[in-house]
Amino acid sequence: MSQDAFPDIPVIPFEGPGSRNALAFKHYDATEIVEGRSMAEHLRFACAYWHTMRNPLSDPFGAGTARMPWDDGSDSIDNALRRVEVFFEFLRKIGIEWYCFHDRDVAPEGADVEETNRNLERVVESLSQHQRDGGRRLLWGTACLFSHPRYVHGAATSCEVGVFAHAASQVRRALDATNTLGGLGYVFWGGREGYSTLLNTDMHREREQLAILLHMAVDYKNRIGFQGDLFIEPKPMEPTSHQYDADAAACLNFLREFDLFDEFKLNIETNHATLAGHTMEHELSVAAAAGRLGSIDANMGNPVLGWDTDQFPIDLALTTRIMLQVLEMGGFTSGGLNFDAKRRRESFEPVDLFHAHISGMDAFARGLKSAAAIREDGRLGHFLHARYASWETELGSRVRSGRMTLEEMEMIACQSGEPELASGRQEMLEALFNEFLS
Ligand code: XUL
Ligand code: CO
Repeated sequence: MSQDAFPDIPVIPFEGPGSRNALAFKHYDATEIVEGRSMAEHLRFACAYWHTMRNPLSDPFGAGTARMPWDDGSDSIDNALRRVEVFFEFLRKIGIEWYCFHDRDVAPEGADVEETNRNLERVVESLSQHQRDGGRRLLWGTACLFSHPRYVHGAATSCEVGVFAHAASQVRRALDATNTLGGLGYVFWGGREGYSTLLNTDMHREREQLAILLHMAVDYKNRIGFQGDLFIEPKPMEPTSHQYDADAAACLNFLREFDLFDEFKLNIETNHATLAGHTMEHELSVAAAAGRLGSIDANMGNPVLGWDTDQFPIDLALTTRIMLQVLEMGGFTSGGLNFDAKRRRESFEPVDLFHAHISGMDAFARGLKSAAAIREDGRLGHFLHARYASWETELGSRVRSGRMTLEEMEMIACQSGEPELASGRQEMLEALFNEFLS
């Protein structure tokens, strides 16, 4: 079908802040230059196939509500191919260049591994054709190693080695698909790589198994010549009560422990950060400080709900903080802002897909402009720099050289007496930050 899954919806225009048209951008102007690059380049928005095309908007208490008139609800290849057409119509009209998918989002499972692989190849051909025709690109691909019942005890971390074989086969084929489609990255989110109770879990063994799968993926990536980056996406819980990739620090430790550090970057998701009891900027900072910040799953949670609600990001302070970090690291290389976000169950009409993405894109456009303004203003950067000025003195650089001893430091403490300290000025800085949220 159909150039017209969304027949009444035009290509979404930029109309500026004065517009009252709900189907227009008020702040996201793809071509506007900020810090020398276009907004589209800075923000690198991607659309998540799983939420946009496959999420029925069910919740633990009720069935799906999403109206998808193009979808006949079957597991046929025809239905899968129809979805691809609708998805690319959506990307064109919303003005998003990039997308992300799981193998099972785009193509149905077959009766056996061979048939499943053929199904994926068939849909990947169509994705490839649509990418070429529509000038769209793949940000990252991934394998769904969590929804099939065989993964009930984990995928790589399963107690059953035959399950590991299925997981590895899926990773192989999803890497092939990502490579064929020219993806910039490949994500590992270990949906079932954790445990519900330690009474039945050999954690030592399971973490080793996970590392073995990741090493196999690195080896395969090199053999097929995949040029993209491999990412791990931290999350502390859901679906298991404890996930091995709980947060950025746990992932970095895992990568170091199993000699994978140079091969992986992190894909940080806002709602996962908050579930881990961290702020998004904490997780981004941990990843960036290790030089391992790769990509971002852009969403947010609901402060009064304790689960992964995957809402579209609308908090301007949040988007500003995120874009400050992205600008500080010099922009994305292989990553982007993937809307791993879904509409509320009550927002079930197709047009709500547009409202949701417009809202997230405008919020990030404002975040980008505010972050650039904060950097141009320079007061925040200057304060931070000045706060550590003593470390730039001769003594500071001798200590930083790492060659001084405890005894030498004690002599200096005796000679210099009590150091003078300055205020941290948190409230002043918070007010300064808020000046830029207009
Ligand atoms: C789950 C989640 C996933 C990953 C990709 O919470 O975020 O959709 O982004 O598997
Ligand atoms: Co995600």
